[in-house]
Amino acid sequence: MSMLKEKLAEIFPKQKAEIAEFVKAYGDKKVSEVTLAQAYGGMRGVKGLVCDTSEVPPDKGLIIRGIELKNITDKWPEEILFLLLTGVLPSAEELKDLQDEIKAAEDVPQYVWDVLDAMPADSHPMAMFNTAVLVMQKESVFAKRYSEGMKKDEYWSATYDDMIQIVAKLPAIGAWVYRKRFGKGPRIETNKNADWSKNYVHMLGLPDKNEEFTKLMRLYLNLHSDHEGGNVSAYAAATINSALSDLYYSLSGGLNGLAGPLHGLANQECLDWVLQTMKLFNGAPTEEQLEKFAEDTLASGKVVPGYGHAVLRITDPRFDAFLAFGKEYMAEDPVFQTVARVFDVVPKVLSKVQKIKDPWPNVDAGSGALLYHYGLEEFSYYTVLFSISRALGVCAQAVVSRAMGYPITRPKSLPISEYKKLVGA
Ligand code: HAX
Repeated sequence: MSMLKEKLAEIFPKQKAEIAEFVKAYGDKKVSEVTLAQAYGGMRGVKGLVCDTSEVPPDKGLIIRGIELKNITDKWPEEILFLLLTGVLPSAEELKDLQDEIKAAEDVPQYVWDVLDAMPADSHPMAMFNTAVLVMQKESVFAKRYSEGMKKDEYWSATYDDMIQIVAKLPAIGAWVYRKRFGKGPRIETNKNADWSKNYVHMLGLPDKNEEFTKLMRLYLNLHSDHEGGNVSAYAAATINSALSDLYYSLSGGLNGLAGPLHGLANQECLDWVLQTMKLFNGAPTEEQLEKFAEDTLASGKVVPGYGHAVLRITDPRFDAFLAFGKEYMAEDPVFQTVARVFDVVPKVLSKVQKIKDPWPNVDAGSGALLYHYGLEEFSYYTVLFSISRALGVCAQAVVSRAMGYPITRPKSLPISEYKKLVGA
């Protein structure tokens, strides 16, 4: 058994007992109330989900297991996965053990390549990526063991096994989606000596001078890993997993939600928006030009991508981390400079629109410019990158949920006639 799995086998029973005691003692206490506006407003602010891997206070942004993101931006994604699951960062030995475990599972079955090859050439990269995850469902340890009558307290262990298999294969799948979809040449075999992020960059086949792109990838795969339980991808995946659909089904389903323009797809739209301004104004636009462009976007009924958030009310610390990376490695790049200038202008423009609750940049506002700088210019691919990272959070949440024995998700819906009765309308 790997060191991480051993650690979890020790931690989980204690946590489960703590929850049982907690709910027994306080189970009838009220934690939230729901107004009619919230019921019709995407349940914004309604407390009713449980997620221990991370939380997102509106005034702080992402906190992973009690540690604010700004204090762990230098950690590698494998370390973040360990933290999400256990609540502590791994020792050097534990990290190596997890990396070895992932490495041993990275070979992708041939039929995945065959399925991807059979898809229409103009498929969206996210459709390709999610199809590849789903088609591997027949490998699920959870599904197999469930059909053999696995005991409930072993669910997490089988989910963990699926997690390792999936996480290990995502860089190779993602890299091939990129190379195939954008005609970049043949598939590049895995580098058996490279860590998860470095291997991904290797298989993408883009230049990596001084390993700068690898550094960016480690940051990128860290920053997008988890964002509590209520965002569309996490919530969708957890709902699917709560039916004891295995991780292949639930991750693929969650990532289909990430493919929406109001969620993960926003990152492809952000860079597009920035490049549009540069095309229109023949280079990096001035603040005045950007202000006008943002106002025109709003007037045309569109959103300014990369700005606003359902929960946050500050500049997303993930955006701060990308901005800091850009300042260090590409301060003179005109696309990056435009992103930085948009940050100076757009919050002022959005603040004037009363209905917009958060005028600040979210994670998607800056990442595209950094990828573009290193030659990853096909922005319809960007959500695949996001997906590879978000898989860490989705998988960790599923392992924890199965360990805690959470039941099938089933909130109550009502038709308008019933809500009218409830509010006395
Ligand atoms: N530009 C223009 N209008 C915006 C806006 C923006 N950036 N952000 C919010 N609004 C509008 C909303 O569309 C909404 O208008 P309607 O009432 O006419 O529908 C109104 O302001 C109130 O919205 P809100 O309460 O402030 O925000 P929501 O919780 O409803 O939505 C969104 C949050 C992220 C979906 C929203 O801010 C948005 O569409 N932003 C642009 C797209 C984007 O960047 N998405 C990525 C978010 C981060 C993420 O999940 N990444 O994966």
